Amino acid sequence: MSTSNRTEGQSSRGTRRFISGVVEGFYGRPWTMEQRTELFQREQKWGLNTYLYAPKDDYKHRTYWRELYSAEEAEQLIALISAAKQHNVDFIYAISPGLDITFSNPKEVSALKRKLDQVKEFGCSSFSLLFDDIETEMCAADKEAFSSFAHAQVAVTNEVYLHLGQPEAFLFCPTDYCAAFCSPSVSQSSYLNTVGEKLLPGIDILWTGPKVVSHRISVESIEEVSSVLKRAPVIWDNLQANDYDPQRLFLGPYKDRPTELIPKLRGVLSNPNCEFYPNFVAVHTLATWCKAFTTEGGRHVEKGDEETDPGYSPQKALTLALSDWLQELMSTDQQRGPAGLKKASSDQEPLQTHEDPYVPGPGENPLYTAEPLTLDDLKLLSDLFYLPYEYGTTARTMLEELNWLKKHRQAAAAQTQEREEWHSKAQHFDSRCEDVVQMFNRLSNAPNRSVLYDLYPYICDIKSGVGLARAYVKTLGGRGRPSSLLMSDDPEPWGFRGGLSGEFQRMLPGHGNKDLFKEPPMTQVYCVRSYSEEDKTEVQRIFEEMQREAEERSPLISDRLSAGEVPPSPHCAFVLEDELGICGSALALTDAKAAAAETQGERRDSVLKDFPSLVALQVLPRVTDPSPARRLIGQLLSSIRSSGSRGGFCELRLIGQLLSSIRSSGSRGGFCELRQGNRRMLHFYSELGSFKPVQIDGLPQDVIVMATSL
Ligand code: GDL
Repeated sequence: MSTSNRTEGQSSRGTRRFISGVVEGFYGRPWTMEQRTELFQREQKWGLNTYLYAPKDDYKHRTYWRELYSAEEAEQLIALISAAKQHNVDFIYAISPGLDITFSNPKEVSALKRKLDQVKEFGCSSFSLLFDDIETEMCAADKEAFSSFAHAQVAVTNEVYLHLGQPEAFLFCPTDYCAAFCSPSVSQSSYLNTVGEKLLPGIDILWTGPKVVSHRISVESIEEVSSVLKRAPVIWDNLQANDYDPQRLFLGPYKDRPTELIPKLRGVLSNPNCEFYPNFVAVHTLATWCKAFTTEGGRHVEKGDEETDPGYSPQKALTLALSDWLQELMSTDQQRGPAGLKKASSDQEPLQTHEDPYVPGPGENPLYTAEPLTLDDLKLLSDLFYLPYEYGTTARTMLEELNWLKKHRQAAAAQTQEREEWHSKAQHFDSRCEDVVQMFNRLSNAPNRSVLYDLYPYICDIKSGVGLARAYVKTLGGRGRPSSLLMSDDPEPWGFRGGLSGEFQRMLPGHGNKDLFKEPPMTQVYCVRSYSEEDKTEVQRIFEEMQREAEERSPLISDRLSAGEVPPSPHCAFVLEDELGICGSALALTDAKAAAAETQGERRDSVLKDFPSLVALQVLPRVTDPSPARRLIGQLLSSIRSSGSRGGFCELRLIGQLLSSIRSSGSRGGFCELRQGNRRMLHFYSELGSFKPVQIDGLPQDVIVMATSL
């Protein structure tokens, strides 16, 4: 029997068919009735059998769950339920009363029954009660009536289920709907154990896997939760949901769920992207995944990827989906003509938009012809917008290339073979960027405007992002104006992307995908503590050790601090310790004028006016991890700040990490003095790119001052 026959009511495991399809369960603008109807057609075509109606921001699904539908709404729902039936799709109506229901109040339970009775009258026979994303603290009345939140939910759910006549499909979404929410663990969660024991056996339970958005779902994890729930769960899969991040869209294949799971599950429903049309890939590939098990309980081995999953290859499933999607994108939809004036049309009546096409005369402009979209364009698009925990191959390669080009930027100007390698890689990166631009051009001319409009914000965003990266690489390679897009004092808004949320994110630690370009793990434990008089000798010793490294030496102001000749300002001194003892120090003078005058006369006066505080940082070379030094300087700068100083300057001996810390201290600008022989620091500053040498009269020949505005 084929899988599509299975949707008629039979399953590979007896009479109950495997639930497969889509849950419209995301936050934000719900899909339209037309889109849902289109979804039913697709589900039928691809062998999926269920649609769970659960749009979070539909008023009467959640916030105003008690309110009955108006006559007009009823008409629409009736049509929708009937369309689902026509396409052999089980329409499950879900309601989310958890925001404010009082479980112990019979009137509340009656309101719930009344609402579901109304939907039943519309022709719906499958239902669902959802208790996800709600407060777990019960109100006083419920606390008195029920021994736990689970007991309250189960009592109401069982009652409603019985009231509706024990529907064939009835789903319950627990509040702890993934392992990450279970305390202390899935097997020991009293909430889940109560649900498993008390919920009537005909009710199925939704589960999102180990996390809300689960990277992988293992067979073991499902066995564990099934034994607690006393039934196989229905997966509510958020893999391709994008309602939590407006810059992301997921066009990668359904993935990282072994097909061995199929016989262990009651079903899978994908809660995909908010944008309806781009879900072509998510739903198509889910359908391919579901077909991996034949009705005989065996696998379609020939379809799979032997190495990873004998039943299913995400890559092949993706290619299948993209090939079909290409057809759809290349077919004209209804959204031609002036925006908003959607022409009425039907499948039988194709739109005639070019009845009398303009033919340019001699010497006139030829007509603009758009290049047709290709399968490779769609593959690239999917690679750029792949999955929440994974970029597609091309996207990954581009990131790796950019990372390499940035890391080896020295090579761009070197007179060696490395220069050639750098420029050839830069060229390669540039052509990949060009591919993105061309894909954008072809896609934005695709005849199917509905699909395009859903994709548009994302492809526009990636085109700009790629444009910035491209300009940056050109700058690194000595071509292109350095400040045009990236370093300008007054950039266009597309030069700083992501809005306020982006700003916040960039200020937090762990920004970005941590799996990429991982630094070697830090194995050493460091401690930053306040400096005391007893540390003086040890700090001096470090200073002497570091001095030995430098060959020729002109006096730096900070030497006097580090050497212990000038005591640091109160509360402005810290030491760094590892298991061998003190391995670094950060000392400051909140007002460095006197020390500067004694050391170097007046020549740094202009600097001192803007940056009165001096920071002296030393860290022994055995500390290879930059983060302890960053912490050290961070702490020091905050102490200086609380001392009321306006800014500081530093003469760096070893640590480049200082720069970001100074920037975060709110200082307006920074400069450093370097000895010419200090190759390490010179390299560091050239790497940074933003520091430029500053001319100061009377500087000793071996001292270089570099400065940057912050
Ligand atoms: C959730 C919500 C869902 C939302 C998803 C992704 C469930 C059961 N509930 O937690 O509505 O779309 O995350 O943001 O998944």
